[in-house]
Amino acid sequence: MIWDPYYECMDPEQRAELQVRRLRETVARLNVSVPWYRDRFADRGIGPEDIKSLDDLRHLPFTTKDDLRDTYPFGLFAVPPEECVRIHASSGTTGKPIIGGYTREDINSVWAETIARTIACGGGTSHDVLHNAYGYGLFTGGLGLHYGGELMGCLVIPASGGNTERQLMLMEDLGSTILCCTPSYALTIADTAADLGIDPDRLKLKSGIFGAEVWSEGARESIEERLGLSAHDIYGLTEVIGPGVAGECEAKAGLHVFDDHFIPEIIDPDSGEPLPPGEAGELVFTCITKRAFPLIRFRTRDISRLQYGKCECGRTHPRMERITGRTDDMLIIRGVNVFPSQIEEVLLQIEEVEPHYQLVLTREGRLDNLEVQVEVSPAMFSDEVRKLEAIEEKIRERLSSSLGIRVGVKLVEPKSIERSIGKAKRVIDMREEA
Ligand code: DLL
Repeated sequence: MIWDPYYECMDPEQRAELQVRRLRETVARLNVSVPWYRDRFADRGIGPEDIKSLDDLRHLPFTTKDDLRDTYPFGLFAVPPEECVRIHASSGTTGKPIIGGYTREDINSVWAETIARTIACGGGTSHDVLHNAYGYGLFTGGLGLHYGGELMGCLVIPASGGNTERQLMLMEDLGSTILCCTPSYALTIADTAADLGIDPDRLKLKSGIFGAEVWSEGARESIEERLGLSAHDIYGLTEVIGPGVAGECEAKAGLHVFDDHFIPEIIDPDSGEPLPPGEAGELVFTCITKRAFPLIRFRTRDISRLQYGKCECGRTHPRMERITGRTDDMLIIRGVNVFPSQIEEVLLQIEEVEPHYQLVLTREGRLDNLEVQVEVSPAMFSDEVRKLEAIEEKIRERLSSSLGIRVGVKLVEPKSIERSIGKAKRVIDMREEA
């Protein structure tokens, strides 16, 4: 089902006209209501009247995470905080969180709508029982999926994260058909189900809407097989709205970016120049329908590619490739760039290990070292040391041919790596302490 065929299957030229009109209105509004943007537009000598086509987007200034920190908490709000009905926040790695504000209209007409589109992309209808195990609270996952699910008419189970055994009981008893959570928590749920002897057939799950962290095709296959569902990727971020920026349909040929609300661009992260379709670079979004907190050219630091053209599902939105990493999660090990997602891709193809791993960074003198710790499967664990060493060597070799450098590999006991209930923490950086 397509939730809103008018906008989702619109002729791209017609959509471009709509985008230009909405962009111009947003720039006009920010010019009046947000001094920070007014100053930056003035510096560049650009005003709403200069926005004549989508190409003019490139003349607008970027907004960065640092800009949000500098204007914390309400400096980039386009309405007074009392006109907002909700706040969400993302924790950020250091210091103050990033705050996003929503008017009632933002929640009902933009956010719930785009989430309903995403759930429909994942095969959802009003007949579904939607088990929502994204965290409720300041994190956008829980309440974001919740409002979209209700708008669609699903029976929403606001489970939030944690207490996995109870979640499984609820899913079984209530006949949940859609599971929403992070992919790493989906794996935790699959493990717990296996421990409790709950076969996927006892659950009625047909699809999963998984996002909020990087995951690989291998993780998708593993979750699909172990939970007996079709896994769909969902992407979004607090600064833009939360989840609901893009979602993957049955074709699984990229995530449809709902660009009648959020215009995507791919730029070269070093020069800031826009890149042609199909090239990999940093994703940038401009919000053109939000009232409270519409950011212009927000630099996400997420790496992807955009592809234009109609999808076999009939939607005409551009599609973004699954996120392969962030410009700031790239590790540089002895001069070689390594993304955690490349390591996950390799590990998930090795039968003898489980999809639970951690990357430990240490420093010796001036050299950074990376050790990949991965859980050996319970069946292998009792095996002789020689066999375990052979598995370690196999992983080392596969990683070396994929990454171009040799990294340390250590097999660890089953269940020794902490299970995630939200976003998994994959990288343990011990370099400061060394
Ligand atoms: O993670 C919003 C969300 C909730 C998305 C539920 C999907 C599902 P933040 O906490 O602000 O918001 O984190 C945003 O998470 O910039 C990406 O780096 C990463 N991320 C989000 N979705 C994906 C995904 C939510 N599907 C940051 N694949 C983003 C890879 C993702 N990374």
